[in-house]
Amino acid sequence: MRSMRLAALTALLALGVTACGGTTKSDVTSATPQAPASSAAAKADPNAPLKPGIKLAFLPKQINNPYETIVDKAGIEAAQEFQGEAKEVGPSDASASSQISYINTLTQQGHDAILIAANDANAVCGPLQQARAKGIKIVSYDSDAAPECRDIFINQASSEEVGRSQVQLLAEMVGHKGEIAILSATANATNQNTWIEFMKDELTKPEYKDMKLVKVAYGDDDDQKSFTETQGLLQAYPDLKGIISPTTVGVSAAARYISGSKYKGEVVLTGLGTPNQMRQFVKDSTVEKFALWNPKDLGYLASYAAAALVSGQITGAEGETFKAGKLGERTIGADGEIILGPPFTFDKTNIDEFDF
Ligand code: RAM
Repeated sequence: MRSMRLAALTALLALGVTACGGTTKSDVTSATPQAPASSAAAKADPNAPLKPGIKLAFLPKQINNPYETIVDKAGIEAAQEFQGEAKEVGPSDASASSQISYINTLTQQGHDAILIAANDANAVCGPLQQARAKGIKIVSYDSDAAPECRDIFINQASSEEVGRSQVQLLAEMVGHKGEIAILSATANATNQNTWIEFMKDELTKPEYKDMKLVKVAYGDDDDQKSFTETQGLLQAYPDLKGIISPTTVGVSAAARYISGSKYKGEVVLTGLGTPNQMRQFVKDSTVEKFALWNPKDLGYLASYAAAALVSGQITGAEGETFKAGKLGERTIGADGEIILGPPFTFDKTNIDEFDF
């Protein structure tokens, strides 16, 4: 038991190690003008001290999503370590239009940095550019904004690794055979869409020739809608063998539906979930395996990265480094992306070692 705990903790600690080769959604374009304050013009001073009293605002996809709450709470706590002030504001639905009014208000309030999990890479771009024009640093985390509208992106894991590994996990459990579906978040979510592109690409490999993706459904990161969409998928595709839901809201709602239905034990479900939301469904054998990273570390890293930007330690250029508190030194990769670490797989043997 002790060695199991140790193995699980060591693996999760490894989530703190910088991975390389990540992918950001760089093919998104924006009709809005470039911010005049170009980060390339400024020069990074890695030895600059973190400024005291930095004001940060976290703007998640939505506030009533347990995952986003964990991330932001950890980011807010991290700010206390460097004598900063941080808060979380945001909409109750995961829509870009709702986020825009929050960006505008935060800009007027004069924060040093806005940290955003974008509900749409491009729709939030104009307001973010206006914030940057006033000298506010923009850090996207979890779900990227178009690269020209933010300074850096804190990605929880390499997008390519997340997408491919989700397919690998499901394929192993369905024996590389049968119809599968994806239950996503919102149709415009940058992170889910990037992962899905890699899932589709993974599925083109010869080892998946007997697997067929029949549908991508959208639960909008709304618990009830995700529940209903799961029911719809299972009714519409009676031969469905597996579902991937790469969203904590989607996978827990899908698990709840399947656990109380005739599909339990017949249809394999996996995805990205929090151990606390998934525990009962792993214990009752609705779900064998699912993945995630440490959401607390994501918020912590985002907070330190924002402070490093505001303090001039980094400008967002590739190769710059900064110290992210207890997570150690981090390096900015291509397209201003900083990757937290690899995803981690949870199952019956390790889920009780985690409490988030
Ligand atoms: C949901 C959100 C979030 C995603 C996680 C895995 O909470 O869609 O953006 O990163 O799932």
